[in-house]
This record gives sequence, C-alpha cells and structure tokens, in this order.
Amino acid sequence: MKPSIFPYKLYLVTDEALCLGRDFFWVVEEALKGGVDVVQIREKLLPLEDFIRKAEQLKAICEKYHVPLIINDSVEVAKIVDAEGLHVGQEDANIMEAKTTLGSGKALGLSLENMGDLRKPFSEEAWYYGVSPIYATPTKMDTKTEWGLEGLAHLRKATDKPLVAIGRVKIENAASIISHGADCLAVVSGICSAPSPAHAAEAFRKKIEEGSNHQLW
Ligand code: TZP
Ligand code: MG
Repeated sequence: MKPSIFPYKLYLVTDEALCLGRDFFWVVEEALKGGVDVVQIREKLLPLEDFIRKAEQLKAICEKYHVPLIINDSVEVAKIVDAEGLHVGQEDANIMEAKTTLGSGKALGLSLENMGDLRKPFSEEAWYYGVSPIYATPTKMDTKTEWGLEGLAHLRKATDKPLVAIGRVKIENAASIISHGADCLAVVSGICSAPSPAHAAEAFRKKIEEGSNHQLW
C-alpha cells in the first residue's frame, strides 16, 4: 500500500459470533461481493496460532477481491501474515513500535475516543482514525462516551486524516454519518449478522454515495 493513502469507504470488522453460526469465510466473501473494500480481522480470544491461520485464510480471500486485510491489535500477527495494516486502540500496541516492526508501507489505524486522543503526539503516525464509538453498541461493551454526529463533525474540522466511523453504524444512519464528515464506515453486526451480507454491503455502499452528496460539515 502507498504510504498514508486510505481511500476506502466500507470497512468490515469481523466478529465470528455475530455471523450467527454461518461459515465465517462465507460471510466475509459475501460482504466482499457486496462492496466491502477493506476488512479487519478482530479476534479477542483466539490463541496466537489459530489467529495466524485464520488471518492467512482470510487474506487469501481478500486478495481475490483486491481488498486489504488489516489486523486488530496484534503486531505479531500483522507481521507474520504480512497483512496490509494494523488497527490499534488507545490501550493497545504502541503505534510507534508497530511502525518500526511493520515498516512504513503498512496502514496504521488508531481509535480515537475523544478530542484529547487527537492531541497525543503519536496520533500523527496513524493513516486513519477510528471514531469510536459514534453510538454505543452491544457489540463492544467497554466503550466510553459516544461521539455522536456533532462530535464527528467537530473532529472533521480538527483533522485532515481519513475518519472511519464505528459503533452502531446501520443502513438507516449510514448516509447521515457520512454527511457529518466520515470518510468510511466500519460495520460489524450490520453486515456479519445481516440475512444477506452481500445485500447489506450493497445497501451501505448506496447510502455512502447518498451521504457524500450531502456534506453538512
Ligand atoms: N469499536 C468501537 S465500536 C465497535 C468496535 C470494534 C463495535 C461496532 O460494532 P457494530 O455491531 O457495528 O455496532
Ligand atoms: Mg483494541
């Protein structure tokens, strides 16, 4: 990937439990067919070896669609599978160390929980920011405050980096989140648990298009 370029619009963050018993790789591939253009594998409980195997398998599927795979949290897994990038939260791996280990051609994403996080010196290293969460969500119970649409618009004015909105992003609110300044939508349950992940992804793409024609910030 070219340094610091993050042109993606619809970002699938995986959660196997939220695939509701359907095959994990089938769900992701359907989502790719529907228009997801970047994938993050997020595994909180898998032992390292299993995480590596699953990420390798997922990377092969993503490559068929020319879609980058990003690893959540684990610099080690990102390095071993040669993923296109790594996403870290405020309490996760140090982004400077990750850059040193992975090299400067790998996409680095950083979750921002509030405006104060933007001002931390290492924040500049990120290629994009996860705006986390836009809305509280049962998918991740340990989040703090919500950005909401106003917080997102405020952050939009404070940085030129790509903003990836996450947290209860649904087809119903997708256009308004884009029109308030998000460049990209990150979705877990709205795609993983959809009756048709492909149709859900298509619907998100349409809403993203709609929202980008109505910029409000
Ligand atoms: N980080 C902030 S909110 C969230 C993560 C991983 C989960 C978003 O899940 P959903 O199901 O799209 O609300
Ligand atoms: Mg994390």
